[in-house]
Amino acid sequence: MKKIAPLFIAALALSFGVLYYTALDTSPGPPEDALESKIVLGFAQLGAESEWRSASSESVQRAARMYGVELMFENAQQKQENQIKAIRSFIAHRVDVIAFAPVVESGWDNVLAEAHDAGIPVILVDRKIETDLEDMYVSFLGSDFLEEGRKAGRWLRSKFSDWEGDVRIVELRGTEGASPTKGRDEGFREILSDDRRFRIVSSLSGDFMRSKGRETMEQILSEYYDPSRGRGIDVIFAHNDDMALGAIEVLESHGIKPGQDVVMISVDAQRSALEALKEGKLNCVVECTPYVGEQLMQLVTALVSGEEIPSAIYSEETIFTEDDPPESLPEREY
Ligand code: GYE
Repeated sequence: MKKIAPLFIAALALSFGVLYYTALDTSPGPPEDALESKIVLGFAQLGAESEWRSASSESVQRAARMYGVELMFENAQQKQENQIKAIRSFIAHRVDVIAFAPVVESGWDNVLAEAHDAGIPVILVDRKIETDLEDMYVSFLGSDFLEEGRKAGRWLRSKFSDWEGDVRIVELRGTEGASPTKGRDEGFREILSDDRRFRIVSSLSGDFMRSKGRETMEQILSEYYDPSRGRGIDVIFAHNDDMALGAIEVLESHGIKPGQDVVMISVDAQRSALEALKEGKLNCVVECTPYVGEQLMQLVTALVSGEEIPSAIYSEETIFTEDDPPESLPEREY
């Protein structure tokens, strides 16, 4: 497959600007020419830390089959060095396009410069990076994490609109240095910052994992939950469902009722979280979709055919709350 000059692609991508979700999603199936010659896509997945991540991997693998794209798929076990190794192997194989979900934001400059020098376009999927270099990737495809944090914050403000005392919040953070952690944290704080009742009393990472969510919650409870001394937790804001579900287990094992004694907010909206919302154990779930596989294949085939692609595509997402009638909640595949 002929390579396209990366600068040209970057210029086209930039001039096209930022689009939202549905822009590339209007055609119901793969374009015919995608099936004629095999495009090779190298995809460096960051790991398998959560149910969201498994759904994301499945979405990419399924879409590659559907679009007749040859997929080289590597799972980096949440280690940046493994992702870098995978990207280098894609460069050595001279794949047509590289896509990856960067586990953290920084530290990609060298390997991206290598892809750039080899003339292989790079698409960021799911998470963002920080770089001082220009034109190191052609497009970002994923969610608006800042907005997700804001949605959580806005819902919380409305929930506590008539409350007079302090609102003591515990934040269960995702992986440190990862763009969803930063965005969700920043957006949440931004919305609450001008109301002094809201106090984040503890903010610790559970690495987006259910097991670490449990551990972190135990630790936080031992420090902060002592109702007999008038000290407690009013709200838990978990950066993903897996950590929230881990926290729910811990709260229940201590005789604390999640959703009643403590207001619970989470992000992702996987099936088990929507179930917990129906059962009253979660109060608000901010949606974050892992299903961008088809859009990725559309971007990849467009790129290889020399078409313009947007420099960023954000998924359209909503929130689900305790006020939604249970029957209105969506059926989830994952
Ligand atoms: O929210 C979490 C996963 O990067 C958006 O990573 C993704 C996050 C998602 O482990 O469940």
